[in-house]
Amino acid sequence: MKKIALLITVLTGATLAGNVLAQRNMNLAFTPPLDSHYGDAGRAFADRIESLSDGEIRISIKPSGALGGERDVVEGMQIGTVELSISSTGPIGNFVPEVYALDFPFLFKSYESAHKVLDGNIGQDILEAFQPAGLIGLAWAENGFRHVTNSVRPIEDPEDFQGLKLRTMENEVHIAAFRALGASPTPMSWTEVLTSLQQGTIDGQENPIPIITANNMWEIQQYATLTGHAYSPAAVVMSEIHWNRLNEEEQAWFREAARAAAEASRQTVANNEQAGIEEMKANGMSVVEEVDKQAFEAAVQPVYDQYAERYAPELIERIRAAQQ
Ligand code: EAX
Repeated sequence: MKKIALLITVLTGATLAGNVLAQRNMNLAFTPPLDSHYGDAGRAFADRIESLSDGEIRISIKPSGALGGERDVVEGMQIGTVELSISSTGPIGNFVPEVYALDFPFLFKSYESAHKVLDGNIGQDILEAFQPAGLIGLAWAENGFRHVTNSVRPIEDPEDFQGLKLRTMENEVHIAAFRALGASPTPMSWTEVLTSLQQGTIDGQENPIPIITANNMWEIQQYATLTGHAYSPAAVVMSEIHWNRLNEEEQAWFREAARAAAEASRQTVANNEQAGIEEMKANGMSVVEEVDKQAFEAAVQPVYDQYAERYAPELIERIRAAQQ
């Protein structure tokens, strides 16, 4: 009897050890808080992977810049210290030039047309362009249309940007666009923005509504203007080093989970954006909801003249044609 009990104990122990040894943990990093559209995307990704792998692969979500700013995380994925990220395209253009095409101001006309472009051949072609940088572009999640906040004055016309110290993403197209508007653009990682606003080293920033509300920005920004000056995708990205350690079936799981993440982020933006604007007003922000977008578009035209030629001009033309 004792021999059977011992055998069961040994076999159970071996099985458990085997399961523990077989379990793999991967980090998924992003800069917004967990309670955000990125957090909803991250949870959707983690749930899908854990379900498809029967718990053998676990995703550890690292929100709020826990593993660094978006540029740091991209560099971490290139060397394999970070496995996965949901990242705005902001800094990615520095590693994957084709991505800059997505960040041009006033290029996308609506959420619907942005989804049509990103989920079609153009978006898939750009995801494939990640690989030479040691990155695997898995899917296009969503950050949203970007708007401006500041602590100095209401912005109603392009002239109101004059002299404003405005934080931009580390993206030379955005830097050029806000310089053309007369602002003084200050590129920096998102992880430095809230402190910089509190210290007054910058006057304002620009981000989608869900980022503004997820960070309670009414506490440090009095004015908001719904410029909608750029559509900001969020890429679901994996380190190629870790991708290559997956078998084909697992790689299909990661692509499926990335699509689930993308859908979750788009759903959260669609559900929360209007309520987010009301929340901003309820918390005392002065919100300019209607602006003369043509005036702003005309003011940033030099960016197209200066940068479109440099960054895959055919991509910008394809994006425009696909929205006709
Ligand atoms: O990806 O840096 C930014 O403004 C991004 O929109 C933010 O980190 C979410």
